Amino acid sequence: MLIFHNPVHDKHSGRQEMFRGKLVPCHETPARLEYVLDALRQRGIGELRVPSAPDMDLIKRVHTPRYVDFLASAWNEWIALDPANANLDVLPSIWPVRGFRHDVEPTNFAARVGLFSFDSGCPLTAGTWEAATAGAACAIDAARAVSQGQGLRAAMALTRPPGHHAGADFFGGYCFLNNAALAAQALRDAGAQRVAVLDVDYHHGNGTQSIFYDRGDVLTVSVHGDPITEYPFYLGYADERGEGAGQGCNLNLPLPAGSDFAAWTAALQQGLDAVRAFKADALVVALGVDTYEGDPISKFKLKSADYLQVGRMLADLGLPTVFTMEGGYAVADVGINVANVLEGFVG
Ligand code: OKP
Ligand code: ZN
Repeated sequence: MLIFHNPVHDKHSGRQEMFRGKLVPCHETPARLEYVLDALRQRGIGELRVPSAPDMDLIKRVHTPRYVDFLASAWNEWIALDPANANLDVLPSIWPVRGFRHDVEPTNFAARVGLFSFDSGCPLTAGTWEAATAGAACAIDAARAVSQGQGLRAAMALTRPPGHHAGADFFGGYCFLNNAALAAQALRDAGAQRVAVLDVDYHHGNGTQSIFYDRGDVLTVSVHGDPITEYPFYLGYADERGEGAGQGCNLNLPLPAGSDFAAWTAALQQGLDAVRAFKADALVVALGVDTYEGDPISKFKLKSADYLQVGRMLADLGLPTVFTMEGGYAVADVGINVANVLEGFVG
């Protein structure tokens, strides 16, 4: 297994996120990734690689050019407003909900931040663009590596910030560029006719779903906490099956908060059956380990040893596979849990 790890992930380091009327320390921290790297090195899992330069053309096909241009210039616009802003992160404060215009891009910076985002828990920092584009490059390189017909079974984009909440033209949920969607598109471009994205993060992969919702060539499946009570709340229900050419090509498997591994495994099995029925040529796994019993912001009950079985179940599909790193906030255990998935997969 090749592990493309983002060498500049720590340039993205948010100070605070909005929670219940207060600014609190960010859950999505650089240490998360360092624990995974340590665990992989210790156990000798995978070969580490650094990514090549990001393919901006591909990034601008999965995301809209105006959103990508916004991300690229946001930090400079922010400090141009006031040099003292360099000590603060950008957080959205206003959004165009129902009935507002989305076609017009205001010149006001705060207005553009709101146009391109959906929550106030996702600070944009000085190094967000550099870290997110290097992470996107990890995902694209991982996809191309498993597509080269050299029998490489799997590769991972070991990166942060995560990606699965980011849509074609918005950030949120700690995500800016959708690494799983970029990997899926790169697999398509490299010749896979049908690609499945299986999202096992605790939170619904709303960004990935929305990017592929009207496409029949990419199946999106997500097992997650029921959005009636769990973030991101406004998408991820079982009746969302895709539209147009994508009719039947989205599957949501929401589970109640508090679900244990037996219930979770039954849902995953349904997801795996859907991937088989779709006859996918390649697989992207959006790998969040915030399904862990010790996760501070999530409510499933998986134990560290369970992740070995998760890896085995994913490997049983027998497909070329790209893993992207998504959530997992029980920082010291994220490494063990990710390493267990990969060990179960290659084992
Ligand atoms: C990102 B990923 C918790 C509020 C929830 C957003 C959670 C984003 C999760 N106090 N904030 O899917 O792991
Ligand atoms: Zn999550």
